[in-house]
Amino acid sequence: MLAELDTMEREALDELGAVADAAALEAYRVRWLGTNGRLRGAMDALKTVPKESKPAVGKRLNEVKAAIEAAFNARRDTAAAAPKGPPVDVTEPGLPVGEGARHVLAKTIDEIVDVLGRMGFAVADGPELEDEWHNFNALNIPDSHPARGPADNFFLGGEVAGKLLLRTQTSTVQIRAMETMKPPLKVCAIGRVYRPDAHDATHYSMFHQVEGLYVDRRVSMVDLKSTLVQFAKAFFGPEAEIRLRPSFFPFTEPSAELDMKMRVMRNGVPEWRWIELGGCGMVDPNVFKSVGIDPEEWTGFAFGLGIERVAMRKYGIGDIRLLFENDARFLRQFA
Ligand code: FA5
Repeated sequence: MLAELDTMEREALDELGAVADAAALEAYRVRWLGTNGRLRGAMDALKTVPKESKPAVGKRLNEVKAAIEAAFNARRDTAAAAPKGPPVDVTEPGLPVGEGARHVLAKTIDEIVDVLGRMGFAVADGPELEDEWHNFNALNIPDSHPARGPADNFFLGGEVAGKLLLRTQTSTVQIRAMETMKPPLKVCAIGRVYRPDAHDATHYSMFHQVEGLYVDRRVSMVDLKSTLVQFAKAFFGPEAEIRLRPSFFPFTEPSAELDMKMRVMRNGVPEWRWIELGGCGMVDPNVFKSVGIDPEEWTGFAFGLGIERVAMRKYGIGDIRLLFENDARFLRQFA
């Protein structure tokens, strides 16, 4: 009987070592430790052992029982501590996570602010929801001007809100800057503007402008042009060329349209073309009067460029709508 107990112990421990999952462990418990299990059977068999052998066999049986129970409990505790769910291979290489990057428009804005900052322009700011004073009247755009109609502006609905609109140009910030700062001043403003324009390759109903304003004594058209030349060369590279074409804006006199000569790809062939980027001119004396600056003493220039157009030119983007679709495949090219 003692030899049988040794065999039984070895068998039980070997079998436990081969248990693979929770179901097998439970089957093992029933088979060895259950009420009709092998240990129970061995205890019943103790009754048939001759009286003189009983103490030794009984002692050995208790040892075997304790060993099997201890091994089973240890195995069960390990299983309980093991993570649930499918097995995880911690050595497997991870999946690559796509890195984020600045949007090409945000990047262009950073670059513009950087260049203008180096040229001495401080950054000014104003609200996107504006009143008519800042968007029109102070900019010498009278009540009767056709550009003030509902077809050209996003006015807020309702009687009370009727006189508020989403600004159509960052020139509003010229007024806000001159209302709060005394000349001389040299500021730029970057921001969103809104117009009910139909979307096409070069127009969007929300876009960004960069505004520049310099007010000092004896500022001239020469200062304006040399500032724009300097900006163009710093931003686009030394070969960039600009030209000013006579134009009209109510808030500048004289006024000009700013064109830039750029290398554009046409059917895969590079060619040089003049592209319109924005407007500019000398601050109109009426604008100075509306903000309480004496036009006899002070002069100034201002310019306003469409940032999407600037970005499209710099990065060779053929359609403004691509900038707002958030297609990662497009945006990744500029990361
Ligand atoms: C203005 O908005 C004037 N405030 C610019 C200015 C500032 C003149 C200071 C004088 C002094 P304009 O409406 O032309 O001007 O717009 C300026 C630029 O914004 C355009 O040249 C173009 O680059 C861009 N732009 C105009 N409309 C759109 C549009 N719907 N989508 C994208 N860009 C546009």
